[in-house]
Amino acid sequence: MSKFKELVFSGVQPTGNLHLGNYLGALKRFVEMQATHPCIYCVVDLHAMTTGHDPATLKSATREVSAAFLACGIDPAKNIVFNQSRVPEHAELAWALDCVARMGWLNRMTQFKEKAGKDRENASVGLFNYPVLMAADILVYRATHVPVGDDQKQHLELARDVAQKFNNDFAESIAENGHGDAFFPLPEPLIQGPATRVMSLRDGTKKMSKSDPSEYSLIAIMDDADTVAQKIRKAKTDAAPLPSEIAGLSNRPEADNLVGIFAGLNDQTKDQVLAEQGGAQFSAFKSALTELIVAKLAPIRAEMIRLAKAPDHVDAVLAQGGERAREIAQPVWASVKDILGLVR
Ligand code: AQP
Repeated sequence: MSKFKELVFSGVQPTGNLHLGNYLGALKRFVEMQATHPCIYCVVDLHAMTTGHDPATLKSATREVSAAFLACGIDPAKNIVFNQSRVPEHAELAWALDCVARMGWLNRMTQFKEKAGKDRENASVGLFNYPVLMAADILVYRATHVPVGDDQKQHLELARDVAQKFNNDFAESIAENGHGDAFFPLPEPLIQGPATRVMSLRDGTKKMSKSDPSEYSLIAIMDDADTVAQKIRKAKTDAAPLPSEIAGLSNRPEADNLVGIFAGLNDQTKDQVLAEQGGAQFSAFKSALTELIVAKLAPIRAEMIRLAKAPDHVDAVLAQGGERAREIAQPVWASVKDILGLVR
């Protein structure tokens, strides 16, 4: 058994419209994890600065994503909800971990390659370094479990590599400072369920993404019923009816995606969905899917609209969460300083 107490940590960037992928891959899972684990959920505002940002938009998006956490059902009394920049130990530990992580590891990160595009020389150092800050976000709480969507798998592997290298490089000092044979746990990614990678509604081979220029590619959490209906009606499909078994979804990425979304929202497996809906034409399935999306998102949207009118309440939650997060992060960072030989 691990000596580390089980603790969940995850974050979401305050960069614009949250979408169904963020909901199914992250937020819904965050809510579920509360039943079994202590959880820390963070609006990672420092990460949102890596691709250039407008200060006023960052401020409002931070409140909006925080409101989404609450509206989805994260309980800030039971768990910790805060924004990253309130806890300076994230950035401090990131520097220490920068000195542990290797350039070669970061050079392999596919998300950097995708986001930097062809003009890599002009990308910010922060964008390149993003995965080390993410490792620090997790390790500053010595968190053991991280619910994320499939796109974050490689970053989680890097966080594990950084933790392992720190434990190896400073093994003697870790033991001398009374931490036994390892200071950091190797955090486990929790990438589970039928919708760990929700795809674009326009192209089933591309991830649903906030930065997609086509508004018809995604369902935003804030979309109203008419918009959802219109987007699902226009969603790309093929001509065949739904299969009755999962094997029938192979080479049909758009059909697979819509079935995954249905399953994720309805707490079913794809097999269960197909057992019930197999043989249906897409027109009928799309109507059922629209109804389900609207039923699940409408209460979240209503609560987000209510919270948008109560920014003081959201700020108070973040302030209180930040204090509680610091109570955990400060002693971890102090121990890291001792291990590294930084005089304090
Ligand atoms: N399409 C997706 N399917 C499942 N999970 C997803 N996540 C993101 N997209 C999908 C998960 O949502 C959490 C928060 O993500 P984020 O906003 O911090 O960053 P991101 O992954 O960069 O989100 P986007 O929409 O893809 O933004 P852009 O367009 O800026 O790249 C994470 O757990 C993520 O896995």
